[in-house]
Amino acid sequence: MKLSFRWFGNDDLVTLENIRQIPNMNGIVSAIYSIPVGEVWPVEQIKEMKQKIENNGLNLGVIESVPVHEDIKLGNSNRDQWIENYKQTILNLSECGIQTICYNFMPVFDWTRTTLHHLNSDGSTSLALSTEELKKLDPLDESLSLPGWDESYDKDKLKDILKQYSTVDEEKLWENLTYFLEAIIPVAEKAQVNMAIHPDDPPYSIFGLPRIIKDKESYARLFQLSSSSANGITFCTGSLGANPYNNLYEMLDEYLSLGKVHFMHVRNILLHKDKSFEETAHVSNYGSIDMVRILSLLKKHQYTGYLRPDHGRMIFKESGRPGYGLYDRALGASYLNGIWETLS
Ligand code: DNO
Repeated sequence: MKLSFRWFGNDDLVTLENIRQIPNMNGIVSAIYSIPVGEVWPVEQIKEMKQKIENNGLNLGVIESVPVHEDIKLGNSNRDQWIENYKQTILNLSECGIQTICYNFMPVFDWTRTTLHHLNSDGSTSLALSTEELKKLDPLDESLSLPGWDESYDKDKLKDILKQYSTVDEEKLWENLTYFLEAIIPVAEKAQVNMAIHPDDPPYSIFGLPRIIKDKESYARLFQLSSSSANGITFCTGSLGANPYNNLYEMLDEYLSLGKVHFMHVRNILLHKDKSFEETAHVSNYGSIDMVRILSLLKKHQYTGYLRPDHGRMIFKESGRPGYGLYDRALGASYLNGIWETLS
């Protein structure tokens, strides 16, 4: 297991200088945020980012994410051009030595919460999702802005895209994912790049949109699409853990034994009966996920890929990007280091 940390580039309040001081920190997980979704990532820009990271004693370990253009997810007639661009980006990343690309296939919205500032009893705040509140959320509400969402759409564009999705059900989305993977996996395989699809977060339909990477059945179907190891996954404990029917430990055990896990996102959530949840400190007894069991499985399968402590709470009066402050993720990293050392 190699420890890594997400960094949002030069605008991130969390600096590479800070990140490198976290014990055992090895890799940076990042992306080029200035490139519009769908455009090719130029080699020069990738090299520049990589160099900056290496100048700070770290490696560019994983790209998270190369976003998939909505036309591909919708199966629109112009998708081939976007797919060609995607292939070129894979090749360019490979040329720069990148071996893992995280991506997702969630329609329109990436990860979604109903509050970014849930107040915990110790005074810290965290991201949370209330299933009741979610029913009331209107993505077209002008005042609503959530951090996982692509803010480049204005509300009219969003309305239009949502309308286009009215004819895309789960089956259609699977067809579109199949088409995409049939095109890109052979390219990734040849370029020795592992594609690592991120599960849907939360792992069920929201706003009436289909979501398909969410449980055991989804993964069985995904792996059937291509047996290539380039067709792999990001195993995100927090996302998959938000469905009480997901047995994380059985799933992880199986996918590790299949060689499908290329990247790990590790965070804890406290899951309630109605599927609402709060994100908690990483430590097992704060939430519903047994971190020792998760890391034991990685140890058992001699997992050598990258793992990152995922979202943290806001603590020590830090302010910044919700879920992605420095302090709680650093505490999470230290905790995970401790478990790993004990298992060794
Ligand atoms: C949230 C992240 C996701 C993830 C994408 C991967 O914090 O885990 O936004 O980066 O879904 O494409």
